[in-house]
Amino acid sequence: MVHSIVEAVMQHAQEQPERKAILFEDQVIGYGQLYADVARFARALTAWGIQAGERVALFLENRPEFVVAYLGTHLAGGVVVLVNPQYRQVELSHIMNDAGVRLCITSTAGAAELQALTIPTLSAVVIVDAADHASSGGNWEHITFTDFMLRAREDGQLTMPTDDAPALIGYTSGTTGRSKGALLLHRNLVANITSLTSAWHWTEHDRLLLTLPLFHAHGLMVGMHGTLFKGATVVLRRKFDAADCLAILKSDPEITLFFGVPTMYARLLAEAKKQGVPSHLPRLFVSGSAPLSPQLFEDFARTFGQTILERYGMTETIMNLTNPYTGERRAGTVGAPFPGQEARVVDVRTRQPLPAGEIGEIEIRGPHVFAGYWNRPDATAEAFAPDGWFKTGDLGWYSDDGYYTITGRARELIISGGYNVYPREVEDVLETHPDVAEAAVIGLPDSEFGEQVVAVIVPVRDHMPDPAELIAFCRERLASYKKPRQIVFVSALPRNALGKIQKPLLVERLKTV
Ligand code: MLC
Ligand code: AMP
Repeated sequence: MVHSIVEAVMQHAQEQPERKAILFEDQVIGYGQLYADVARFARALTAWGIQAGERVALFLENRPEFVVAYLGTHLAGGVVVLVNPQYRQVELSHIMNDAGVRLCITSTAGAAELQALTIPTLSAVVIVDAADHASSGGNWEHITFTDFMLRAREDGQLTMPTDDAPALIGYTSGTTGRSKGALLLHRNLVANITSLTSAWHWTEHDRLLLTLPLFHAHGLMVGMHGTLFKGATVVLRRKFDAADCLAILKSDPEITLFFGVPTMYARLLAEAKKQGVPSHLPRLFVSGSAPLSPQLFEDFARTFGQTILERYGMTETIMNLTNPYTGERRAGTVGAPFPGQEARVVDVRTRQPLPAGEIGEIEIRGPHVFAGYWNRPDATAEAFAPDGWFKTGDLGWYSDDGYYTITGRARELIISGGYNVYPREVEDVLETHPDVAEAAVIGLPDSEFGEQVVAVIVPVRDHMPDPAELIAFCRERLASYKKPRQIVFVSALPRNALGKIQKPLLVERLKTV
């Protein structure tokens, strides 16, 4: 039994060094080479001076260096902080400072974005796509990835992570405007991927086409972990493109797995209707991160001749519920708990478990559930029931035969194309605009992204701001997908007796417009 993903990679490297691990553009990286690179990165990080438990941020797009730095940080005893490369200064400043990041691996563009920030803990930025040598980055040292790797000392000792060592921090759920870091231990990662690979019959012979970003749970902790844990192969792409995916499926009959968010399936379907379905298809298509509509499930089945397996997860717990691999994959449901995990539905007021058929909040228990929120004992205490169940914040019910259906969310969260948008974060930015008196951000249904971000604005006095300018204002300060798609001006926001903005009322009014 292995205790970490990096230990699994070391074992595969020892047993079958030539076995293909990662196929990326023209690179073919075998397990032997992957582990050698990981060990070199770990030795370089140790020589640089990382201490056990210190944070290393990956502010990086999909590429092999991501995987090398991820596993290498684990092997050096560090904790990985996952950062979406689309983040701009508001999000970046919060995450880097909240996590107390010491070293950040990024691109030239990422290094430039960091430059304007004050991050007292940050000492070095390692740049993967810079050709020239180290330079002074002003507040911290800039090192190229190649130069960083050269710092490795051949005699540097390496110790595999233990079960209880912290592995990574993923930022999520910011109802108060600031996202919280969910801290996962190595044992959480191993427990989840053990259950998942067994449920989906994942073996070393599988080949996954992975176009999801690696900085989120879906791409990293499902796609990449599953591959590396089993000693399988991943065809890693920089990003998703429907035509590119179909072309790869057509040219590579060895691909057996594809994972995506519903927006990706909608685009794949539209593209297949134009250019036809490949004659070889993966044995398993999985959808998650956002609700897959029964309509899309059925259209896909009709066109591709395969039923998508829908599952449900979140950063704090990785994967929780899954439709069966064999047996009925029921449209509109997310199936039952993975092996070794538990789920229940509780009344949101009394917190008492509810019987089949009744809607309440879904709670989860098992060895995969995270250790707590980084530096937020208050939020951690609030997230767990006294008997140890984790409160997901998602609403749903289960059928008599055990299939769960997600019906909504107890917390304010918009999911657009599988990316989370916390209304408060966008509202905070909008309210710094001189022409905005008040802002309420809501999600409205969207045929492509599931939900779209809409901002309802009360302008300052009678001065009407330019909607395009407000959208550009958000885009400059936040990741682009968080910007409102529509701006609606009102003279006042509807409030209840306690003064709280009645967002459900706004949603109802605007849905019909
Ligand atoms: C991109 N854009 C979006 C968007 N993605 N707008 C709203 N919602 C989205 N999801 C906008 C950009 O802001 C940009 O606008 C324009 O589209 C082009 O950007 P792009 O990056 O080229 O877009 P594209 O590649 O087409 O992205 C679509 C996508 C992507 C579906 C491939 O959103 C994606 O990878 N989503 C997956 C997210 C994910 O992995 N989630 C898992 C979280 S883990 P402009 O104006 O700048 O041009 C989790 C747990 C679990 O939830 O259960 O899995
Ligand atoms: P994150 O905080 O990024 O990990 O997002 C997790 C959230 O995504 C969950 O709390 C759910 O609200 C949502 N989610 C994940 N999978 C599904 C699914 N299959 N159906 C509906 N919602 C989902």
